[in-house]
Amino acid sequence: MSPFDPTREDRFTFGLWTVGNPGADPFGARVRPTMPPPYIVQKLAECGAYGVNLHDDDLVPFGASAAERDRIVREFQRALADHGMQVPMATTNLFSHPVFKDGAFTANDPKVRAFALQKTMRAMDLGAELGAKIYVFWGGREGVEADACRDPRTAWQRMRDAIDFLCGYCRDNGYGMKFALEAKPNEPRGDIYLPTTGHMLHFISTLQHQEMVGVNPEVAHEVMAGLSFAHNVAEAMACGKLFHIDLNGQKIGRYDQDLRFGSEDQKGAFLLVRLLEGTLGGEPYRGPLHFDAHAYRSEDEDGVWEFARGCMRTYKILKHKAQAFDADPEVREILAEQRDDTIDPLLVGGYSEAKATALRALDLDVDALARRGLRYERLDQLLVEHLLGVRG
Ligand code: GLT
Ligand code: MN
Ligand code: MN
Repeated sequence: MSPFDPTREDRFTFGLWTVGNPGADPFGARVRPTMPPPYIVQKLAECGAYGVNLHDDDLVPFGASAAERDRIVREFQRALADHGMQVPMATTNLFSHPVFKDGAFTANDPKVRAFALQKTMRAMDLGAELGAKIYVFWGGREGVEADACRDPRTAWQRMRDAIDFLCGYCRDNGYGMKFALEAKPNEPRGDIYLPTTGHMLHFISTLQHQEMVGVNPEVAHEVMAGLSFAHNVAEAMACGKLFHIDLNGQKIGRYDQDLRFGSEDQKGAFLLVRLLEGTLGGEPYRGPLHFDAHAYRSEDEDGVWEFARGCMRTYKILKHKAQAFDADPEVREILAEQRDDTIDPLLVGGYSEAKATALRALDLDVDALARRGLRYERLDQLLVEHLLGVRG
């Protein structure tokens, strides 16, 4: 067994909708047949995944009878037990059905908003039955093309009302779930409300039960907005709000590609894994590592499992490289060069009169500071050499 083969301890998860993606796109039909959810569970377990996540409709087709639902859920639970798989996260499909064409929680028609809450309550019941402790909200249709249809502040308030209500529902039922809000700037809508993780973090601070709400950032979504994914994730971690994460690959300036993790922008992926694993010294992320991606349209079923194994292997390879990079004596030396143990304590923990006095008294050679080279060219080259496998 290779050290990069995934095991349950790695906490890797996939959505039913990810490996189950049949490869349709806006210009072409599906290229792969549908796989039954219990079969997906079995195959993911064989690949070394820890768990599987789902939307309500991924498992129970929209409009199924109560008896049919119960039979499907029972069979799924049997597959989970047989293969030792977990369902750490569940979510609601509030974007596929035509009823959501004007949004779900933000739609102008209150009947649509009421249906969105009904559907989410039912989907939360399902998630709870399967043991999910994280509940994701991706508002894919919560946006506009015809911006004149509502005051954007109204959309914001409706979103807040919906999440406040559902927090209450979750608490009332003792489900013990945490909510993770997922941002995206556009697609399928021209503009989606709350477009980045940073927007979500502020939105959360206005909620009634903000302690139970965090974020689910996705690589592709922040890269589409031209942002540094690692910086967004770092902000969420610093706020104690990284409750879940959607890993994949994306080229800037494209549609939402949801590519195999690490298949694009290996430097960005490296810096992300370094952050999540805390190899530089910070607190690591300990939640599930979810791949929200799918195989190329060129693939048959074998290609899908190759894709799944690739996501997990690349994560582990990058983890190994991040550990080697942060243990590299030359890297450590460059990072240590600018430390100053007498000045640093003056700059943290807020104001005091004593600190102000000490700061005023410091004799700083600004010209020397301005002249000094910081050796970041060397640092970055070391990173590249670690990544390209000629060092460490
Ligand atoms: C959909 C979307 C993803 C979300 C999923 C959860 S569904 O595939 O593109 O980014 O995370 O609703
Ligand atoms: Mn996602
Ligand atoms: Mn995506």
